Amino acid sequence: MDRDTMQHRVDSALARQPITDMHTHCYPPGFGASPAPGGLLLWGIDELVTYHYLIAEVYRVVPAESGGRSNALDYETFWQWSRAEQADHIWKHLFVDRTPISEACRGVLTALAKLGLDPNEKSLDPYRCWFAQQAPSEYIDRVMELSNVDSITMTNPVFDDRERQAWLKDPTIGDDPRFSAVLRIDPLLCDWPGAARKLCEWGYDVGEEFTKRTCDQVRRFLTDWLDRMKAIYVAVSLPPSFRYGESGDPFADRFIEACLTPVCADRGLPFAMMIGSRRGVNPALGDAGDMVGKADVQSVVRLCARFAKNKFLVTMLSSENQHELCVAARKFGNLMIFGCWWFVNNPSIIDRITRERMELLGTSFIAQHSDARILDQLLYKWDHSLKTIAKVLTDKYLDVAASGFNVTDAHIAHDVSLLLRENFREFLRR
Ligand code: HDL
Ligand code: ZN
Repeated sequence: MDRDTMQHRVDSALARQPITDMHTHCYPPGFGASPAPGGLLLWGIDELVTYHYLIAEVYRVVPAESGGRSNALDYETFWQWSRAEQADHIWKHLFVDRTPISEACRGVLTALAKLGLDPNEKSLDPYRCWFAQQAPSEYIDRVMELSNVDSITMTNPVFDDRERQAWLKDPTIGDDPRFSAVLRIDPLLCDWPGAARKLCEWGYDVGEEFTKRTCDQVRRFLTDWLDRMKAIYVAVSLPPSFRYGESGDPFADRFIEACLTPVCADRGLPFAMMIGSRRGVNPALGDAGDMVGKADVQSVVRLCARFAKNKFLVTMLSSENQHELCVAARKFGNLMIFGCWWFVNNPSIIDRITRERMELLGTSFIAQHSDARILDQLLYKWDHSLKTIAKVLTDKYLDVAASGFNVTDAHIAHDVSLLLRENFREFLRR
């Protein structure tokens, strides 16, 4: 079998395979849509171009500090600008004055092209005119159709006031069949004292110490919100310093042992840990100010070993953690590793990660999630990832075929369904 033929067979199977996107920051229109103030559904050209990845990148070209340089732009001025002014600044410096060659820049071009727009415009105004004619809900359908995503999994940070108030105001707000909710609980694991104070304000009788009363009340908080959101898993983002079971944060360990794992096990819900984000290394950049750090895979191993009845979804941010995480997944059936997250969501790294996962785990992992913050990003994050995943699959099938094994189209179709949809859905049901 020559490579081109195998690549064509793989491309065809991928093109036919509906994708369940198991981690995004997208929302249905009921949460309010940009540019409406406070709208949680972000979409359209100005949101696309002011994605925090691009804010970080434009500050490499037009730095904040002057130091005698004429083209500096202080952070305060940038953040006082409107979304459109910020977007014009980014478009000029990253897309007009320079080649939009980074993954985040190229993504905007791919999204525009998939919508049938010319990605060569020097001004954003023609795109603004086009987007002004779109309606959010119909646009969601169109983006899902173009990206072949059949289900969008949200991230619902219950400690975010806008998020929490939206659910309390309208418990049906998440009832859009295109979306599933996820209870995101970072403060409970990363700032227990602060989270405990918030829970008290919200009517849960909790103290800093994990007494029986506190444990019962924290479990009530979790079940209240799991029910309200109809959440399909619980998620947290953890810093590189996260440790479980050895010189870790005693609050976090107790919360995991006394509250989180019992509730998730009772309900058969996975607990998703996204590990390695060092938040706010440059606070002036806002969401763009976070950094990566090498984290501790042995903490994941201890959790999977100790809580055998729990299911763990894990992705790690550091490229250095990927191989050890793969080996950990070989040891625990209750560990499902997923996606190439954030700073490893780049073709060169997706290629390496997917290859070592396939070589160590076969097809028993979730190949990717988009992590889309702006709805339109589904168009490029999946397009770019699938092109890389296709190359890896093609090579692996050629390796298998070289042994004399007959790789059929049915094999390929089944494999891509596992990698892009069924492994996640089956893990939820397991
Ligand atoms: O914590 C997370 O879920 C991360 O994905 C952050 O939202 C991060 O800012 C991001 O958008 N990465 O792509
Ligand atoms: Zn995310």
